[in-house]
Amino acid sequence: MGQRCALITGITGQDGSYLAEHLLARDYRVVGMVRRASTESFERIAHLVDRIELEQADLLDQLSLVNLLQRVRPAEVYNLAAQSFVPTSFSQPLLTGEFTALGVTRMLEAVRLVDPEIRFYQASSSEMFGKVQETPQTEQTPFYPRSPYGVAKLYGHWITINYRESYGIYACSGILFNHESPRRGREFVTRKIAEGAARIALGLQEDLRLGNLDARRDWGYAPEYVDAMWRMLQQDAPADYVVGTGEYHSCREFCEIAFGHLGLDYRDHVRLDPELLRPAEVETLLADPSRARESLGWSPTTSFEELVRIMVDAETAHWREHKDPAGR
Ligand code: NAP
Ligand code: F7E
Repeated sequence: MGQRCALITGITGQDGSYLAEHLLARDYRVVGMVRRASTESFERIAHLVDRIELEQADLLDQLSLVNLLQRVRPAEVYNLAAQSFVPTSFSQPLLTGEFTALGVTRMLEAVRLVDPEIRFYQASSSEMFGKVQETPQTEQTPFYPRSPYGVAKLYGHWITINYRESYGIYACSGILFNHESPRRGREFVTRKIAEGAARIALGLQEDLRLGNLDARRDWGYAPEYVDAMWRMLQQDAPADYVVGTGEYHSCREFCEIAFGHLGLDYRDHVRLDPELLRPAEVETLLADPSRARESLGWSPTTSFEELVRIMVDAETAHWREHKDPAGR
């Protein structure tokens, strides 16, 4: 039997890069789907480009997806590509819907047409719970999205279930709670705080502007979450799973630990910027990952404090190296 092949959409993102590493370690042939750009954004996969194949296609272009599956013939497809930043979904709601919602149907249609035996993973999100209807949230908790991003993800979630029920496709939806790492996009709050704290400690900036410090999230460590995605596609039957830590913390606590780790008090440096408040906020999210633990044998091991320290240490190392003699 030949090497098992996995196709990852969104391979240039945080999760795509960790998932590629995870699958390479399991001897997969890994193919990453990338969209055409005038400059390549391969920063997160630079260390992998000799071991993976990259193929151009776009979630907005149906035929490119069909052709891609025909060329690559994967056994597993991980659909991680999306417009994933919640504030941008308020300023670009239609584009977010095209990528994050309809893009899922385009990929599922390609699977159905080319090879319905392909196992399909959809990157669903705790943002679908939004204004939470119960705490903690399980696979049975009713949804109440609070942003165009959350609404788009909910469409992707249900269309995945629909293709499973209508066509018998092995399609799983992973409802992942926030997961972070030094590879997180810079605009997300954890990376922004880690980077800000490190730069302030090194004398490179004076303060950090943030929005709602009272928002609480169930934050985990991204490299552990891609293992849950892979496990979902190795079961006898497809299902949907909540993936999180079962612990939540506020943005304020993240600041306290991040700045404290560098011997600083966040209250001396963090400023509220009302421009960063959202038109509708998700105040609190908390996972009950029992099904993932019991059925997939998955559980996270990195604590919240460790996660914050990993991110702050990575930023400190980066900015120490890039600090110029003028202190900029
Ligand atoms: P990310 O870092 O923002 O990466 C998104 C990826 O999608 C990038 O590789 C991006 O490519 C690609 N992409 C966007 N639009 C595309 C298009 N039209 N065609 C092809 N590729 C496109 O996201 P992440 O944090 O790794 O998250 C991975 C997935 O999980 C996303 O779907 C996200 O919504 C979802 N999710 C994330 C979390 C979390 O806490 N991280 C939690 C739940 C769900 P470029 O490099 O070209 O921009
Ligand atoms: O915000 C608050 C903000 O942008 C977290 C995506 O991966 O996880 C992510 O979505 C909280 C919010 O992530 C700032 O109001 C305060 O309450 O880091 P975030 P998110 O919106 O939870 C889910 C699961 C996904 O699926 C998404 O793709 O932090 N907050 N001050 C701030 N947030 C940002 N970005 N910037 C601030 O200055």
